[in-house]
Amino acid sequence: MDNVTKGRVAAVACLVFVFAAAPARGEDGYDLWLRYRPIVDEARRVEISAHATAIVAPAGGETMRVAVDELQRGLRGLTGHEASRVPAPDRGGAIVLGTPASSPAIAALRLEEALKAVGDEGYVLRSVRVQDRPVTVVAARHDIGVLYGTFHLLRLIQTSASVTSLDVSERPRLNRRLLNHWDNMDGSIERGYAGRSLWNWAALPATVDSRIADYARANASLGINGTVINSVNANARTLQPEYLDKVAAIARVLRPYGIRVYLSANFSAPRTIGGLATADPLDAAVAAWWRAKADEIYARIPDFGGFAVKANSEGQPGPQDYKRTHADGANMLADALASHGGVVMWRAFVYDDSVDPDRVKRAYLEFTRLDGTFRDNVFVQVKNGALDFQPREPFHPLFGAMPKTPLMAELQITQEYLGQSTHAVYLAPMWREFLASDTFAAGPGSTVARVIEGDVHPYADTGIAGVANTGSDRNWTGHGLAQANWHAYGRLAWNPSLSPEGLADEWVRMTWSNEARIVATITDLLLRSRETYVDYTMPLGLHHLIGGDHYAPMPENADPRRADWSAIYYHRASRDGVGVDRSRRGTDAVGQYRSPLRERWADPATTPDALLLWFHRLPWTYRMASGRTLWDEIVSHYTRGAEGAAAFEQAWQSIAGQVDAERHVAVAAKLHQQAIDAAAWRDKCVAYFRQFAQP
Ligand code: BDP
Repeated sequence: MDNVTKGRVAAVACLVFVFAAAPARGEDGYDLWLRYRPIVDEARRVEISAHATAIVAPAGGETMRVAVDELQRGLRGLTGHEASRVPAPDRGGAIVLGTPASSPAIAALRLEEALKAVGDEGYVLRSVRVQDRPVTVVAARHDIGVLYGTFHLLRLIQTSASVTSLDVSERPRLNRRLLNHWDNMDGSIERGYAGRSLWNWAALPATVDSRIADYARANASLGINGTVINSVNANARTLQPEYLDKVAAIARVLRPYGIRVYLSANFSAPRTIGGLATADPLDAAVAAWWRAKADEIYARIPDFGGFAVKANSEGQPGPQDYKRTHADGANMLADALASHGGVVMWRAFVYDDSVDPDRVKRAYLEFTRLDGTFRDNVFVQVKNGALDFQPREPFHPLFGAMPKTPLMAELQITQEYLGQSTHAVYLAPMWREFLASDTFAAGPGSTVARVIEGDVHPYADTGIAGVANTGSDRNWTGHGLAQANWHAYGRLAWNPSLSPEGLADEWVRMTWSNEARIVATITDLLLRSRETYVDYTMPLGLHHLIGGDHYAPMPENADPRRADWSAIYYHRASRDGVGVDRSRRGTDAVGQYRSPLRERWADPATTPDALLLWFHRLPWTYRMASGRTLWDEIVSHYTRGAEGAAAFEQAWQSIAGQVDAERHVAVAAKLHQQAIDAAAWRDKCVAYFRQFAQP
């Protein structure tokens, strides 16, 4: 046998091995959307193999190395074929990776203009012919763009898209695309439902769990480029040298994947760990302490991203403890980080009832008056809705109301108020609804997406944060379908205009199967799930009908600690009616939105049903657009929602045996519980409201 034949025989043997082994291999969800299982359609498998006989890439640094590794791993899994690192002697196609600076082959293609347009993290994918061979080019200005482009190419292969005549240019619309981990130092996760923290503080820095590299791969595949690794309810000890060494060890593993580490900072740290008598931001010793702390961090982590800060919120310390403003606090930290290129993400999640009796109005009142007083390297980080990650809220009125302060949107991927890791709720439709909301800040079309992209008001920096749903569970997210939320968040962070339908389709193909019936069944379930959840929990603008666990229905909850942690504060049901009057006659929360929203939402007749009881208090006999009374409409939503959840279970059963059993059974068990819980929500809420509606 000559060498070429030997190679072919080896390749065939390898193929046989891969395909024989595939069905037997159990799947537990660990591989996420990077499963790289063999392409089922043989013609396509052969075609992809022919296009990828070789990977040509410069030696490069660590990022280039992980790009090549990923491509090899992906192609090996998908085609059963090992791409060589040098162009093969036959006429097979090659994938060429690189930057004009690192790769003469890329430089020769004269892609300067295209690369300039995609920026520092973007990339281009091109199909060209070189010496009569098909060549797929993954080019970027920097290696990180090459890595992102590599994942894009793999995604096309994984989702059955054509890769033969590529002409793709991609650049991220937001600069900082972050996860926020609410991980505590004892390994627990605040509002985490998928096991323990991924960071093993006891073993670090000597041992870094190999899982961290897989976490980085998954994030990089989406374009996520930063991670705040500790809870916003921050323990100051994270800033001690011993812990900074551990943080640096994590940062080292994430760095090749373009992911920078950030920390949540406790505002009292100068007192609690620094030995100072005060944490007053205008005290010179305090400012010096933070400057020294920043120097200490950057000595270990040169690309450290900066601090997230929850101040004067839910008992956390902050500048107001010293009669200073949020801007005083944020600016002092920003000054400490500025020379190193770090940023402060100052959260707007504040609700002080001395500011306004209506909780949803307070952040706007506290922050709009500070617009223009923050340093350039300060973001104000704002939750999507005015209250707190409810299943449906109107967008936060701060979006569009801070022209001089870059606003970072904060989404919650972990399903604190959306069924935790028991209910399947695909969040992309909710996020798109938020991102596509028109703020009218600079006339019609001033969507939230354009606000955070700095397109409505010119922001010096842009970003988005998502509270992570990951944990130590083998499948990362507890619920197998909740992986879709991590995926959708990351993809929307890259491009807030992507459609939930497209993202669901892509995720299902990569994670479950390309088979049409399976794709249709799972995407349909995902795309219905958020509205179904709203229907059986909090329809028509109702919100916060929960108690302490934030999971089970508890409309009767009257929290003895604070009224605005109660359910009754938010629905105010009585024999007269239900809902909160936030019109001009009521709390005037509508006044924080611009025209025409403030007029539209001030009148029940022009308020969309979905937000009706958010903005209005109405009698049970109120006549809805449907012709039904409000009471009948409420009952019909609860009924429809519970039926919808039951239908998910049936839909899932219809694909039994067509996807791997282990993952199918695990999701089936969750959907079964969801159907039971949805019926419980319906029964509890309908019975509760009935005592007022039909006494
Ligand atoms: C609430 C959570 C709480 C968080 C808080 C926050 O229940 O655990 O600390 O948000 O965002 O929804 O700070």
